[in-house]
Amino acid sequence: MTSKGHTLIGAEIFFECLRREGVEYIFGYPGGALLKIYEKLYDVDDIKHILVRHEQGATHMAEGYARATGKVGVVLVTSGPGATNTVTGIANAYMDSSPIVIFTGQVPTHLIGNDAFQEADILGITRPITKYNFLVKDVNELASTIRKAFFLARTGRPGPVLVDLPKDVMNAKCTFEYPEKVEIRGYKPTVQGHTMQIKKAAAKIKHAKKPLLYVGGGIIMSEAAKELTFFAKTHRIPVTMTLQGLGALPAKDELSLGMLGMHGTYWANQAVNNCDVLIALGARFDDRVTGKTETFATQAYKIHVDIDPTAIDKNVLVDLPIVGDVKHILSELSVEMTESPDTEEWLKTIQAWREDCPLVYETEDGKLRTEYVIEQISEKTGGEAIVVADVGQHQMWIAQYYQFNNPRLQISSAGLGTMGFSLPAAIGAAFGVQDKPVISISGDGGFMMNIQELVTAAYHKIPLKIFLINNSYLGMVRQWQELFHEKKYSFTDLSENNPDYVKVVASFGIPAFSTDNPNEVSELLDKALAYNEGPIFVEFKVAREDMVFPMVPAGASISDMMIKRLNPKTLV
Ligand SMILES: Cc1ncc(C[n+]2csc(CCOP(=O)(O)OP(=O)(O)O)c2C)c(N)n1
Repeated sequence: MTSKGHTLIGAEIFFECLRREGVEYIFGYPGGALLKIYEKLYDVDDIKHILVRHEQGATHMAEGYARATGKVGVVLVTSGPGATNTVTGIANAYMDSSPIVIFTGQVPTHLIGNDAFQEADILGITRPITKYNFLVKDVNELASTIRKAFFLARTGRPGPVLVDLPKDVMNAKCTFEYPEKVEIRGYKPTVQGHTMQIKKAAAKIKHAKKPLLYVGGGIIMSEAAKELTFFAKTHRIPVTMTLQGLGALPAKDELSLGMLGMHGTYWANQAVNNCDVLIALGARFDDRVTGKTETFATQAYKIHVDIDPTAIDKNVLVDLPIVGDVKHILSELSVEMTESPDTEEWLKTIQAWREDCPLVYETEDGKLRTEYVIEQISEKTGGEAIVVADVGQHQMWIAQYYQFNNPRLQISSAGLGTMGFSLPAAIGAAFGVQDKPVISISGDGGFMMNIQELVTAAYHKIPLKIFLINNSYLGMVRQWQELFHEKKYSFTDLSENNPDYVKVVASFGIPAFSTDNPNEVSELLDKALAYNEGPIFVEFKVAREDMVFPMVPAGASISDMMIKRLNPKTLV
């Protein structure tokens, strides 16, 4: 029944289009506006539908799947509350430029705008947080709209695209035809960079004494890690990465400076402060990276490569913009780089900073520390696991202590900072990637926010390692309260009202363990990593009041970095 030219109803066309797009999984939840689609889905077996327990979970799963695989993640939810429950996940995908397509059911076309039962203006609601959104009013436009949605989601700067599907359109009939080509007026992302600009960049870099590559998620999305590694190593230019860029260059590489910015390494931030040519690749000068923009890399000639022209000069004015695909531009730049800068002195200076102020944490008092747990996970997985963080202190410690060896391994909510992201996103990643361990790490605050998705992991027997870092505090907020709000721990202490997590998780049928003893960590991790019959859970009860350092206070210059708690050292 599938070939072009057949008469099909909207709900059948929906699945035909998804097949053409190579969709493997739909993360969804049914409802009245989707009854026809779910009726048809009953007999579909080549596209797997994963029933979530909350629509927010579906969006995070689709995003986790997209980020781990590089493919487009798909969400299917009903109208009204089903649609509004996706909003946080959509905003998250938008901020982190993740390609997902969200299909929302809608009330019949004649009721739109009438405050009908379970109606929400999801187009209006999501306009600022989608790359594009569509309402399909006519079944004749269904196939071409879905084609456009996938095209928009995955090309240019990727992002979420929403398609609203009124109930009557799903029942209406038309001749099915899937357009081979997509033309969207006014939409033509620039892939190739301007040749003269690339030549100019090469000339600047060749003559630099202290060049620095500042790399963001764009490198991962455009699959340009190989080109980056080649470029950095050939010319011996150090690389610092944003949270989203981690893994673009293996953490253990001598040229890797780790993460920069608010909780970045001392030496990466010193390199930013002192470099003479800064080459930003697929990074957007986020305020967590720059701190006070007026004092960011003031000594540097700034080159910015980005596929999105609106990202250029948005936060920091640059000297040389190059709009285009970073993979392509790096290859071109490599051709133009006929000689290398002499960076040996520069690398020695950075090494001295590294030795001056290494990443350290307390080990003497016998208490369990998140940093230690992360270090152990990193060693045991050889920096090759997919690690999906939640949001908070543990997220920053993962960025500092997990040695990401490859792209698409670090997955977390960077732009929006969404608590509750980790568990569902890790489930999505695990559906997409079966040949690597997938590890979800959450704080005790964030874990509660999408805990219902434990059912999804347990039902599908996903071999997910779920680690809870329990400090009985909303740790990151407590840290700010300690430093900047007179130690008024207003509503961040969870010790009186946290549940017994082992009992809660075990009730979902998931093996669950807990420890506060550093000597038990290794064995528990081995057990979790070896277990492949389904999800497994370990709670690590850690020291309650630790803080993430280094830290650049919000809005301060990165030269005002705090290195320690009791002795905030201001470095100028
Ligand atoms: C949905 C949502 N609500 C509130 C916040 C604000 N927030 C940022 S970090 C944080 C604390 C996180 O605590 P926890 O999950 O226990 O992790 P920890 O910082 O202790 O590692 C909060 C409340 C947020 N980022 N997301």
